Amino acid sequence: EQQTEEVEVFSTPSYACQRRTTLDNHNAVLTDALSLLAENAELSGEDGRGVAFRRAAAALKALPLPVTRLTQLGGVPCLGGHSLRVIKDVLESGASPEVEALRRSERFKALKVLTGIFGVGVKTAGRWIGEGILTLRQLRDSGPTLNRAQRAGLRHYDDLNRPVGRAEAAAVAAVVEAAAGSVLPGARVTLIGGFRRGKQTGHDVDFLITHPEEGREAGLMPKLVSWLDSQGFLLYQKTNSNSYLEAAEGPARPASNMDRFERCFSVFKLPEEAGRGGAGAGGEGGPRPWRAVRVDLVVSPVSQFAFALLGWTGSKLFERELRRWAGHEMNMCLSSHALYDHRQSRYLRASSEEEIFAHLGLEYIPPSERNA
Ligand code: TTP
Ligand code: MN
Ligand code: MN
Repeated sequence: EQQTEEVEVFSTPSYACQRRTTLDNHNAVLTDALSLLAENAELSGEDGRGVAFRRAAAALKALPLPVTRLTQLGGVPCLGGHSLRVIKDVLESGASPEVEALRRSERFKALKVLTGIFGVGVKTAGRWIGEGILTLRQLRDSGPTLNRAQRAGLRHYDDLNRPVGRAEAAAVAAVVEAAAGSVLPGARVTLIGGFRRGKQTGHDVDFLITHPEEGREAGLMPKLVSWLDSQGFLLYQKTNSNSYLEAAEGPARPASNMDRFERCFSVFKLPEEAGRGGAGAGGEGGPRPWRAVRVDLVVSPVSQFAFALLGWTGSKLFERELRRWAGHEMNMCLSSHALYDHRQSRYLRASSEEEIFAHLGLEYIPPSERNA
């Protein structure tokens, strides 16, 4: 007689912004495999495939228990043939031959190392690999011309590839608050990105800065940057000015996916305080006096603050899914500046994230549950 074992059949909504995804991932082995395939697709310029694997991984991250059999996945969306094959291999033998081969491939390892340099994107890395440059040593020796960001990235490679901890993020926050308070009293600094979602480590620290009086924030970024520079906190910075004009552009011209706030990509020189020290500090003969940390700064007018907060808290897939939901299900256009309703031909105002979810007809998902 055949035993029928009780196995739960999972089911979950199809958009990541309809799901609560905490950092408590019960299917990390599966999602790591799918994320690696996503990463490889992105590093190979195949963004569509990348998104498909990201969506598959995100659907599994939202499940309440580990998956043990393929038959449990009947109600789980976003799983294409390729993802299912990988899941089947991992469930049956503990690993996917395709993923393991990828992990070992010279091209993938080289793409990881080279794009691990701040300022080096997929295209540049691909070109270098075509020229036979596969390692940092080869890059340093064969010396293709590097731009300012890449030179800073190479110089601080080890620091910038060492995860930033919460204590370090708090130390950066104290510096940014001092800077903002000094150049614009009353300015408000908010931690965004992964740390706002509750992550313990990040590849950078992200901040959103505003002022409760509309307009007072204009021109803040250059002042902030020059204060930070004069105090010796900057190893590198590149500032983009605000180019968003609601009236002039409107939803008919969504120019690009990139936001047009005042923003600054930077590398901070963060003093290492006694007793703090990040992971790995002290490994080579005691703590160093400072470490390099990637920091992103964004300035928004208070009227757009809720949209900026929602748009910069992430995760990246959660953001993408919110915009897809807005467009496909609500006939709206969501950006980090505004929400436009095509049916009513008007912008929908909001002063909190809760209001934006409500406009979108979605249940409110707090930052700690946006880890899709
Ligand atoms: P990241 O700092 O790249 O990602 P993260 O903070 O989620 O992860 P990590 O801990 O590794 O740093 O981006 C932060 C958020 O900002 C992310 O949700 C995407 C969003 N964002 C951009 O990065 N660029 C943009 O132009 C916009 C509009 C948003
Ligand atoms: Mn971040
Ligand atoms: Mn960032």
